[in-house]
Amino acid sequence: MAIVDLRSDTITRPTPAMRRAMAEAEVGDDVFGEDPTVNRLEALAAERLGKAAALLVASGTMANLVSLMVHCGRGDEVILGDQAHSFLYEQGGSAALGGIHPRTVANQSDGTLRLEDIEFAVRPDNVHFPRTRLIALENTHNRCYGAPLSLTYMEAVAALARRHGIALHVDGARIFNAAAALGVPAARLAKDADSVSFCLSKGLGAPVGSMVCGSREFVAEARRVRKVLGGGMRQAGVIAAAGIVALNEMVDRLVEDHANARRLAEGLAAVDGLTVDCRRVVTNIVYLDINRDRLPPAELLERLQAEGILLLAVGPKRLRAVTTHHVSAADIDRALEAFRKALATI
Ligand code: TLP
Repeated sequence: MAIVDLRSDTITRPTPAMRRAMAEAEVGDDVFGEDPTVNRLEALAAERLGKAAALLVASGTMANLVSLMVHCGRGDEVILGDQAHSFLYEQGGSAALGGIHPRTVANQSDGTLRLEDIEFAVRPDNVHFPRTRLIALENTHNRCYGAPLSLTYMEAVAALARRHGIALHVDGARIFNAAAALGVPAARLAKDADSVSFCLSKGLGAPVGSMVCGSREFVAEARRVRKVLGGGMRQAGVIAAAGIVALNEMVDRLVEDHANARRLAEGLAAVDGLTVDCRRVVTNIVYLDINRDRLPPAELLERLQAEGILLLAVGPKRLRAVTTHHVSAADIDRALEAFRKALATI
């Protein structure tokens, strides 16, 4: 039975074009700066994000950690959302390894932080306080229904950051999804940020890798931090080759994933026993709540799995589905059928 895997966009496997590029990649020692394929990927990523430079790192987690450690020293503070991936799901790495103090502000349902909440969280100069060095946003926002943060909002936060002399980092793991949903170039969304990270290995389909983008000085420092974290990768051109294909061939098709997510959300909203807020589904992430007490998520997941449909449980009554290039409109219809069947007998 063919599996429809909706657990995450991290499950994407490399395309045939990526595998060919990887097999044929010209490589060198990237710690010496001598891997031509990595150098090409870094130049391409910088150009796409409108930044002077970029750095290939192992993962989105490493991209955020490296960025936070460049912006903040030990004892400095970062303001970030209480639903941010880097706050919830990265082992508190910036505190554990960077000595960085997290100051959380409530994420609104659209993924934003209220400007007045950020303003209030910025520390005045006082011997009792850590120094606020950084605001970190997430675009699209994973936990907030994959919401894209608008250009106007990004500009407003950047202006606030500038006014206080603090930096702005964007966890743009899915920034190309945000750009596709908003109909603006990713570079425009990244323009006012001091650093932006994005993942090659999510919806863009590459097997490994994330990019950290920023000024030349920022990326030079990021390269040092990557090295001390053990992230200097030698002949990484084998990985970078797939990243180049991802940026050249997989960005424009993200709108298909969004259309499929929408199709799924609308179909699920009509299934008795489920609640889905369809209006919020504008990228590739769908959250659904089970409103049948006698059906625990684990059991629903099992029933779906028996039909070849995989989702992720992300709360006591909440599931997540993420669409990717492996999932077609027909697969969505199969998933919907499996949901109807699973819930019909409860
Ligand atoms: N998100 C993953 C994992 O948490 C399971 C997912 O399935 O959504 N920033 C954001 C916004 C992310 O969603 C993720 C991964 C990361 C950073 C970390 O990327 P990786 O997994 O490459 O370290």
